[in-house]
Amino acid sequence: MKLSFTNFLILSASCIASIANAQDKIVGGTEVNPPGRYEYQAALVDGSGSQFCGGSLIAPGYVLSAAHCAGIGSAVQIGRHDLSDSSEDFENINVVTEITHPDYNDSTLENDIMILKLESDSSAQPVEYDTGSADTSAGEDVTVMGWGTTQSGGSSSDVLLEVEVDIVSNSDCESDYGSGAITDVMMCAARDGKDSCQGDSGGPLVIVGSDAATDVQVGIVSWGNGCADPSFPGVYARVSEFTDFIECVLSGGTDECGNTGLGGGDDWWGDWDDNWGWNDDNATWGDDSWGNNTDDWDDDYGFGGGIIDVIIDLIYAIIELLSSLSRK
Ligand code: 4AZ
Repeated sequence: MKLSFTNFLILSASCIASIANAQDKIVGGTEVNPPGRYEYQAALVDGSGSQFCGGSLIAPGYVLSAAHCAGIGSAVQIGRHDLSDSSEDFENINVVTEITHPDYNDSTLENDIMILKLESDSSAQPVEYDTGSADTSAGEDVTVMGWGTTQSGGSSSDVLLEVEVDIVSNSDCESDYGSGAITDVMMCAARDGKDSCQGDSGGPLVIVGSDAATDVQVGIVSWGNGCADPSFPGVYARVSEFTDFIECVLSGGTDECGNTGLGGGDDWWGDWDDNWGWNDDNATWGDDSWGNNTDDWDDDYGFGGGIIDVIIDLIYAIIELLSSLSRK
């Protein structure tokens, strides 16, 4: 076939377009269809409403997420699909308390699990969490979803994406990451060109059933070396290892189950302040500490709205800023 110059241009343009499209899907994401299929999916949002992590509704008043997502957010949004569409019908529910696993280790990311206690119940269908009966052997198909980046260091997605990956055995995963890196409380999953990525953290890895009520959550997006790197699977917290922690929290426990905090820099110095009873009184997770002077810890001391209050808020804001920078 003789290729005319015009045909050549059209062909080249469509070729470039399909390469760009393939890169768009470097972690293999496809848009969740129909929107709302995974109605338990939660967006963790910060004080300005920006999504920074995922989560999953596991009971009407509780969202499961990753411990490394603690200390940033103030609310969860359930029922979202397109984050750029402010006219979406969704629930925005404040977080009362974040409960991180008592043995969470922020350098090894062991026990990277957190439960958010919500101010009010969600009406969405919670997802079943695996207590040990799900088949998580190597090669099983599992699906992960989120609004995270579509490639390592790339930009995040406005619409909820999902991707199917295969469970990788802990021993194979450990030979990729090195001895000791992958413990029993973790699990791995990978597939060519497909993975979870930054911003998906805290979101669910599920065995897909026929609907939201029959899906089973087996993992929580936790960490990885890059995204969709063929040498490094995605690493997830293994949900079935945390039945005791989850049940402790779902039966109403807080301090007796794990470390409690309210986010927004609280974790910078642990919760010694909570033990003094100053920071665990309000339902707001850190977004007041930027100086709204509503139910801040300083107000609890009765300083009121005077100059001392402003100075204390300023110091508090600087500490939070340093703390959030140090987490980056
Ligand atoms: C992250 O930074 C992250 N490829 C999450 C998941 C993975 C890598 C990084 C897995 O939140």
